[in-house]
Amino acid sequence: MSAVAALTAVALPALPQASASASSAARAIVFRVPVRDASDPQKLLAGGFDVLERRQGNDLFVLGDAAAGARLHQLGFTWTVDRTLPGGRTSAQDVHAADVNDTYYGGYHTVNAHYTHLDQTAAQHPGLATVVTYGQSWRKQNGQPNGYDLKAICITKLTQGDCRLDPNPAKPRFFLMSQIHAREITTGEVSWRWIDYLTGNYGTDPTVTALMDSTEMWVVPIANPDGVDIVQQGGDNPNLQRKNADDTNGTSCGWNGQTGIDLNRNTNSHWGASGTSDQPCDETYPGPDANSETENSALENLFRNLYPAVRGTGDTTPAPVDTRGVMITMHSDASMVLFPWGFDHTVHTGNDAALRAMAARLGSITGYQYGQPGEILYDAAGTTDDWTYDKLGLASFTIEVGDSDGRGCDGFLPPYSCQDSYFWPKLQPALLYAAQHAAAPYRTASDG
Ligand code: 0X9
Ligand code: ZN
Repeated sequence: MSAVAALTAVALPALPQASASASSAARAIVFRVPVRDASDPQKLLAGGFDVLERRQGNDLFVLGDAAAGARLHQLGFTWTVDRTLPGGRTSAQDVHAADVNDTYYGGYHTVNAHYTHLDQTAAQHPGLATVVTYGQSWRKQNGQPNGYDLKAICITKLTQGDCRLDPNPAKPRFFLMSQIHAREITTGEVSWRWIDYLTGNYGTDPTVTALMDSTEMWVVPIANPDGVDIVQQGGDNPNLQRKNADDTNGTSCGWNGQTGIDLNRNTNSHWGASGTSDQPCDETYPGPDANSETENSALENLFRNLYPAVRGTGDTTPAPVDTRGVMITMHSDASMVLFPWGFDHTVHTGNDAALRAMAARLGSITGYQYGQPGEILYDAAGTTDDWTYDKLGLASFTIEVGDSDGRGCDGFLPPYSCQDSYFWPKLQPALLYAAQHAAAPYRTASDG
């Protein structure tokens, strides 16, 4: 058993108030403590230290005051200060709540911050939001450190039957997801603001209120949490990880962004047909098989629980004109609105006119180009939006969030200030438009 696994076997909540904790007036410190052998976690607990649930690699986190730091040294532990907390915040529960402020690279939210944000949103707005755990990341499923649950939030004015895993709900559904490519860090921040916009304006803004009364808004802010964990480990120099953390197919790719499977090539819609590489260390490696990755199989399972499969087979069979539901997967940073088919731009879907009209509208709102991927970017098969359209008939789009106005906000890693000053104001009306058309996207796409 690893040292960290040994810790998980200990009943943390039953801990008595740790003698090493700060008094309520003192400044609390989170110490980052490297674990050297399997008995260390037990030693910390036996010593009365306030060991937090959080862990990174073989590092544990201990909450205490300056005296606790001295006692750690006396027991032979080394540590660095992870962060200090305002006076009075002295329990592990408080620290967990504070994780909503866990950031890197000038303000970008970590995976834990995003997940705490979801939980806090649901706790603060119990009538408007509910959190769903829909699976586990590759690392978590494989018992590795720094693995995560896969989480979604459903936002609506909750009435009986809303937000259930039922493909035939009373309200139509708009689905927004981000950071399936981990390093495209703007996209998670847009999702964060979309969640706050909806829950914060219900009852005061008539547009938001009407939308929430009539529609379910689902958000997966971090579709690839293991990948984002690798990104955020870089701190002020985020690692440019695109793929997930599954290293079973390319064990010697190195850690610098090249390990893993491209989740936006891994679905079983025309898997491997175009825009992929069979080299495991390449950024577009689609995996050993279609849908081999748990992040995708869990997400597909969620989609199947939220939307009925209304489209027949074949590349040109249309989904019925009364199909409900819209989904947007956000990427960056090409400044484009894309729609199926991604696998081959010479093939148009049976819903091409409606998808194209809606993409045109999203394009005019954002100032982005629009088209099938291969018409303006490149063909790519096995993507999320091709899958949701292919298997379910869902009106599906990729928005490549980018700086089309020369505001110094381009690239995968724009300054954090771009989020509020530029990206959110630009994307908010586009997301609103898409959500407002969830009831009948193929009927209403051209009505403006
Ligand atoms: O290559 C990709 O996966 C996307 N570009 S990115 O720079 N964000 O990696 C574009 C995918 C285009 N294809 C579809 N959306 N179908
Ligand atoms: Zn991307």
